[in-house]
Amino acid sequence: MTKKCTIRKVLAREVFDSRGVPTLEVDVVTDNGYGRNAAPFGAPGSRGEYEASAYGSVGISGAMNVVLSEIAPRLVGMDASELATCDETISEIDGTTNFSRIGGNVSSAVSIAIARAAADSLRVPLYRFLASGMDSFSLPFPLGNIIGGGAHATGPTPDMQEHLVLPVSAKSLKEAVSLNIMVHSEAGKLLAKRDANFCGGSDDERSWAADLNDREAFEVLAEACDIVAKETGAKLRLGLDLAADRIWDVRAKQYLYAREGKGRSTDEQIDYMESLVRDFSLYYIKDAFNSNDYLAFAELRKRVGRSCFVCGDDLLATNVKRTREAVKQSSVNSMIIKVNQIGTVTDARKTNDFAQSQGIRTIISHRSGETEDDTIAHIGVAWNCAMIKTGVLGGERLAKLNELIRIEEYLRENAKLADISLEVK
Ligand code: 2PG
Ligand code: MG
Repeated sequence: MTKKCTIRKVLAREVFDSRGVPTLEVDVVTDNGYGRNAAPFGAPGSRGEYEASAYGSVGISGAMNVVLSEIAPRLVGMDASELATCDETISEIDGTTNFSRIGGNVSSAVSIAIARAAADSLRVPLYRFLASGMDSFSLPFPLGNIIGGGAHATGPTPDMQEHLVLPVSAKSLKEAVSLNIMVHSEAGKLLAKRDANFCGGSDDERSWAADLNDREAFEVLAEACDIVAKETGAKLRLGLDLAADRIWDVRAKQYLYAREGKGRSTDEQIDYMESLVRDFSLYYIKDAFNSNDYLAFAELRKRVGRSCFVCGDDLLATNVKRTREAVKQSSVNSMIIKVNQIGTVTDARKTNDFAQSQGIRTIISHRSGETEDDTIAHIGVAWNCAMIKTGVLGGERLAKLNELIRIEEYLRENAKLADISLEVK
């Protein structure tokens, strides 16, 4: 055992996330350092049916007690650098198969705090510790959330949750981040011009919350991209996170678009998604169908997957079994990784590695309710993720992007942006 990493203390407290909701923060103290993590939280209506419950049956009120009275006594004396063993212990304490007792936020906050404590104790950057021996790194492309709706916004906003931008021509992480910021700013100006009532309102992730339907949102986004492209010469592509579970009416078997006053059957939804990919030249489309419909994803992938990222999030919930099923059915060519969906760093890593071994690109992601923690920046680098989905503005989103800028500076020519090319039809 590397004595430096011996866990001496595990502390827990309640802090607040970016929505002002109480969340759990955990500190792990070793002989030689410490690590901290505060758990992020998905919005009701955007959290996946198959992800670990955030606080399980203990609830947020019981979370601190679980850490202090059950987890801490078992972890004290263990080696933080043996993360897989620590994570197994956390699973054992939970005693269920999906953290339904202590919750994925409790387990992931502890697991990440252990990883951070190990890196700190060994005096290595977190991405190096998480990469375990890997020597060449790529930086994940930042997906920018520009116009919000769905479960992340209130008032008359688009049905779709996120209208996104991807600065595909960027040569550096910093350039990519600044292009996304420019598009965000231009979109804000366009919204103010077209609607005298637009007061600069934004959603949970600091994307604009405006009185638009989905098509109008894409039009504004495309225009903002054109302005930035003209000014900079950059190439920008559009993306979409539909978060379709929220609009899926299981009884009517229809996707309900409230703003259009229209329902779409699964077949119509597939056609609609295909038409959006064509009309707006989408490069990324996530959760276009409800999280039980592997087949609809597969059909969309068949139609557009050679020129567009067809991405699963709620469909897969960072769960290796569900990912295996998606591979079997050829449902996606890309997927989201969120540690608190599955509960531990070790399990998220397994899913990430399995997906990549099957040719599925992985995208590390924030949650809509975030904290200032920057772990996902390090995971994106360590696990070879193609993209990072973490919004454009807001301190809790920029915490991740700014950390990536620092990593890019530190790695210099040893780090390139990830390759996000797709086979063109
Ligand atoms: C998503 C995330 C982040 P939430 O759906 O991808 O945008 O939102 O955390 O609310 O699930
Ligand atoms: Mg979601």
